[in-house]
Amino acid sequence: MRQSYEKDGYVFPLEAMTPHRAAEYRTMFEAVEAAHADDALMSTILRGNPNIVLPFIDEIMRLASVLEPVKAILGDDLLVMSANFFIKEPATPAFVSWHQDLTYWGYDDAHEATAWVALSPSTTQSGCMRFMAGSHRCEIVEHRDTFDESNMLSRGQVVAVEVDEADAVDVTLAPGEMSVHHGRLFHSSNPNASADRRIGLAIRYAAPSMRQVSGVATFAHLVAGEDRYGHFRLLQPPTDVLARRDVANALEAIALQERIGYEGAVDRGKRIT
Ligand SMILES: O=C(O)CCC(=O)C(=O)O
Repeated sequence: MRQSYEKDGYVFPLEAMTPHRAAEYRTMFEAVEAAHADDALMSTILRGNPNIVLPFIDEIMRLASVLEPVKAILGDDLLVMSANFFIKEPATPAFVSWHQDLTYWGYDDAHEATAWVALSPSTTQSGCMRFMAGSHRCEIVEHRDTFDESNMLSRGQVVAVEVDEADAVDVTLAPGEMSVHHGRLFHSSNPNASADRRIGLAIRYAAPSMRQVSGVATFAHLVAGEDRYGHFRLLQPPTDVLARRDVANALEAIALQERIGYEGAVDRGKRIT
């Protein structure tokens, strides 16, 4: 598996959980989502920082079936730097342009990997992720910010190099399956043309040696082994849904993510940071 990851920059499909368990997690998430649908801030936190505020998401990122393949790639000491939901509603134009994750994350290294867990069918029709095999061996290429309304990425960023779509691999996953990809891998996804929501949970794992170039210590959860570096501010697992302490941490995490992730961005002529 590790050899295949090193060659291609990804592995899939891997079984994270049974389809039945995936359906249960989906139901739990959608119940909390519906209960806070009228609250824009809570909705943002639920999608953008579910690992900080939802005990059952913390549970997913510590499942042995999820951790073991990630350990095979990154080693036995593992942090989760962040996690977020990528949800595409049925028959909507939301898409993700070709990009490399590490471009705007501000880290000094690439000892990280994303486990993307499908909680609904992720198919060509529903807009599954698409990978460009071997592209993780490139350095970070130049990205252009588009701020396209339908682009799910924060800056609508897209690689400023030619990508031959004919070479792309469709990452089709059944509920409960996952893929693991490298932060320099070129990846994208098309709109959801199916009748169901396409729900993916992206969990960003890292070796504790990673650090922010800016020196800012961002949050993380220690999910395996130990942290012998102290580069991150380690959080306790959430004990309750949207507990006050965890919501406060999520708000601080969002502020830090915005500061780091929008560094140097210019939106429609207006500099954000
Ligand atoms: O869910 C998608 O379509 C894109 C996800 C993605 O870009 C990522 O997890 O890095």
